[in-house]
Amino acid sequence: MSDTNLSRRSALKTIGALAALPLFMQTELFSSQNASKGFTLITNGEVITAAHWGVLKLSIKDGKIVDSKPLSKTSDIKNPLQDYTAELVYAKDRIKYPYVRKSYLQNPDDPKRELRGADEWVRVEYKDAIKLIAKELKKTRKERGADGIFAGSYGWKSSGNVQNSRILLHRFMNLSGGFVGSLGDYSTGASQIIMPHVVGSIEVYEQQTSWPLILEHSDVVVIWGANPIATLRIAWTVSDEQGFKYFEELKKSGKKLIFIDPVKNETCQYLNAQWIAPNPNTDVAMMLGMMYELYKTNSYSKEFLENYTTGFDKFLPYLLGDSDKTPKTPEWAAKICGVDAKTIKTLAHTFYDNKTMIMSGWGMQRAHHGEQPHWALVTLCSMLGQIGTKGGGFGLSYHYSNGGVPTAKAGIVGGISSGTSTGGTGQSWLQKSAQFAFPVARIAEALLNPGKTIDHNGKKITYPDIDFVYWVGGNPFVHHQDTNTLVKAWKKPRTVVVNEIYWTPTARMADIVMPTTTSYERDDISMLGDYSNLGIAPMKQAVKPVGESKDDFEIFTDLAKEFDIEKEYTEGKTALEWIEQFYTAAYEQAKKMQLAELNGVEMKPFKEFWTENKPVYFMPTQESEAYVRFADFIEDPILNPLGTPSGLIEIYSETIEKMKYDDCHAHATWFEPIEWLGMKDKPAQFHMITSHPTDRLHSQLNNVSLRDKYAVAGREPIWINPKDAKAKGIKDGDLVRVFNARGQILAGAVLTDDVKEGVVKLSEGAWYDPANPKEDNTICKNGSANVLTIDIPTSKLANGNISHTLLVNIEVYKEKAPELSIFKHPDLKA
Ligand SMILES: Nc1nc2c(c(=O)[nH]1)N[C@H]1C(S)=C(S)[C@@H](COP(=O)(O)OP(=O)(O)OC[C@H]3O[C@@H](n4cnc5c(=O)[nH]c(N)nc54)[C@H](O)[C@@H]3O)O[C@H]1N2
Ligand SMILES: Nc1nc2c(c(=O)[nH]1)N[C@H]1C(S)=C(S)[C@@H](COP(=O)(O)OP(=O)(O)OC[C@H]3O[C@@H](n4cnc5c(=O)[nH]c(N)nc54)[C@H](O)[C@@H]3O)O[C@H]1N2
Ligand SMILES: [Mo]
Repeated sequence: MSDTNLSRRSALKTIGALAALPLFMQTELFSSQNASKGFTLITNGEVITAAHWGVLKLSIKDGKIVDSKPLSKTSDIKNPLQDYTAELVYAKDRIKYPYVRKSYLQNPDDPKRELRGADEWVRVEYKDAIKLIAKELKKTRKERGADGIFAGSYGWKSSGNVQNSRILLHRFMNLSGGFVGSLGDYSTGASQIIMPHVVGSIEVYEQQTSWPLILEHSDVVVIWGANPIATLRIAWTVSDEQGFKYFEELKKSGKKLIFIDPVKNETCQYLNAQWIAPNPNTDVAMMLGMMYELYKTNSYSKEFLENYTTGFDKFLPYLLGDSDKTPKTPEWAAKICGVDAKTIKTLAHTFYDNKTMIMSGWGMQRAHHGEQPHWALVTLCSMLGQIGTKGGGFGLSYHYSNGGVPTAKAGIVGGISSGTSTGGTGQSWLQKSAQFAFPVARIAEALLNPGKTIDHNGKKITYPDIDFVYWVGGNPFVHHQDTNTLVKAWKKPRTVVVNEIYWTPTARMADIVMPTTTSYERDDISMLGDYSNLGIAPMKQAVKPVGESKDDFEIFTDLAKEFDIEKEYTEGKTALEWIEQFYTAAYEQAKKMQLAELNGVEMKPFKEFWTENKPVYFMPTQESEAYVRFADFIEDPILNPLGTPSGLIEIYSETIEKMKYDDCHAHATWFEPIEWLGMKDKPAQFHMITSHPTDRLHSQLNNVSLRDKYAVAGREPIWINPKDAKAKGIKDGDLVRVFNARGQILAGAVLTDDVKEGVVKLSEGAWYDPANPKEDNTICKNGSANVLTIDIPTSKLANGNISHTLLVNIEVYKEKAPELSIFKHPDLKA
């Protein structure tokens, strides 16, 4: 028992006594209690909390976090992201107070937008910052209406169902008059639009055939463009950390493991799998070559094609070359993908002759014409005829948030809503929350081209004229493609407000910066496991907020007051009371399901749960352990049709045919990407893959000392094949300049045979650190991938980002190595 519990109880008593007061007075008292939290924190001891990277046990000494560890060990695969909580909280580059850009403060109507990122900062009082945001937002609302305000605000904000910064922003914006939002995400921009046309569901965020069945029934497991040993370090809610355990078992299983990726990444190395390295962005050609081989050798399931698919007959003339004079032979494919024809044929037969599960990641769809690879994969798997069987078919989410870990029967903790939809856990970012929205990765184009109309999945979308941007919980100056174009686009709006924890590249490009707490400085709650619902994680406040940092809930509550919508915004509840409400609903649900009687899971009432500060764990059901994706459909396609127009797998889509797009046809098609190794007159020499970073979550954790373990020459590492490096005179550890027509960055050379010749790999997420923010195309000193990427859409169908499609040049950097500036404070005027 600690002091915390005692004071929490007396706080609850007080709240009970308040019920007799008039409502407006209650709200006053509630919010002041919210500010002080109404109870004391543990100053010495342990606190259980959670993050994207799992449930954490924090040691607190004299009111400070001194150690951070995973609460429990689920496998021998280490996850170092769990160790840096103290550094995250006490980082040098924390934003401790509200700041306003000098020229904006001087005249918000003529704020010298060109100085964003290069102006001085002036510290202001918190209440003055709130008043300034409210005043300027009201001004824009009056002049332009909701169309002038962009609050799409994409990003991987911290875990937690109440302090869900993006939803909190949307809730505020909806209640105060509406906003422009964004559609889809950067993760699966292409596949989440194409898959519903093909298999009737979004597929990328669906539960997968259960791992126990894979381990029991698959003979061959193919990892096609995925890096689960890296990407399973995190989950959208809180990682249940079960995925690693299954990959560990897969490694031991003795099954044939095949890995298809231009990069021999951590997963291939860990599994010791057979490595097949196609040229980047050429998988569709390779799959077509395999399909041609299967067709010509009569090694395909006619029965599956007949009973479960539509349109193979219309695809066949393309495959055989009758429609375009180009038969998609393995030899044809080999010339494009750089994998020899014999290997392509062998692979095709290996897949057909064995029970084969193809696990595909999402890298290959974050590419020009990124709609095609997964469509081609489903077509290939239809020919293999194993979809919907135990251990066969394909899976698009084994590498993400522990897909395939059996789902538990659970009480589900809901989340705060954006005001127009119910609650936010799961894929909360895909909920429709704004009246008007455009595809998320078109942000720079939209800012630069108000009034322009684009095609999107059979519809037309016209960009609004955006004058006010509010961003929380995301880092667009690191995550968006072609940073130099974004820098230009960002000068268009009159006002930019950012709530941030750190002086990130995006915070530095704002006019008003609101200091935000980390999730360790506030209370919250989350489900454990995105697919598994394996438990409920308490996310208890561990330490006092640093500086004047505030929770997003508090910032938006204070803004709501300025718009006279506080009551609607908070519904009279403090953040902790929201947590209690969501937990209690889950508790009631568990009681109704009789979980205690069913499998011995005893949930405690909120007060006990919160006091105990331990996660609740639920039990997977036998049914979920036996779950086979598509099994119902395979059992009876008439009774259990897919959500496609035909109810079948659409190898040919009449819906897409009707759209008449030149960049996405009615069946899976090989299109040449805008930049690739096989093109004529290459604008640069190497294809760069911008994978997700193993030792970060995007840009998160770039500012802790874990960076020292992977930085090379003090910069983001770039993998280069030794043969390529030799030709360029580059040695291991050299500081190199990586460049193309779009921009230039510094990076540190890692010479390794683990990347195919002609290909280089540099992970996304290094903080953009412009050498001279006033200069166009200035070099990024830290090595942010997106300075070099291309900002065009995958196609008119999905408008996804194409961040794995780009060519770059590399040379040794001979000038004096510049010092990094990005992990320090900018110059701050008190
Ligand atoms: N080249 C290239 N680019 C890519 C990709 C790629 O593969 N290649 N991948 C894309 C993908 S899939 C994604 S999902 C995006 C990711 O892009 P982002 O989600 O924007 O990346 P993060 O670095 O996670 O940014 C989260 C930010 O939120 C802040 N934050 C955390 N908690 C809170 C909070 O409680 N409140 C507030 N206000 N802020 C908080 C963090 O400090 C951090 O700056 O990147 C995309 N960009
Ligand atoms: N540690 C960590 N885990 C993460 C994240 C993180 O930032 N850090 N981010 C999370 C998020 S938001 C997402 S969306 C997922 C992303 O998950 P993914 O999109 O699957 O991850 P990527 O690293 O972009 O790509 C996976 C693999 O695809 C390969 N690849 C790229 N292009 C091609 C190609 O054309 N053909 C083939 N065959 N392979 C190709 C890359 O080399 C890489 O090995 O990861 C999640 N997990
Ligand atoms: Mo993502």
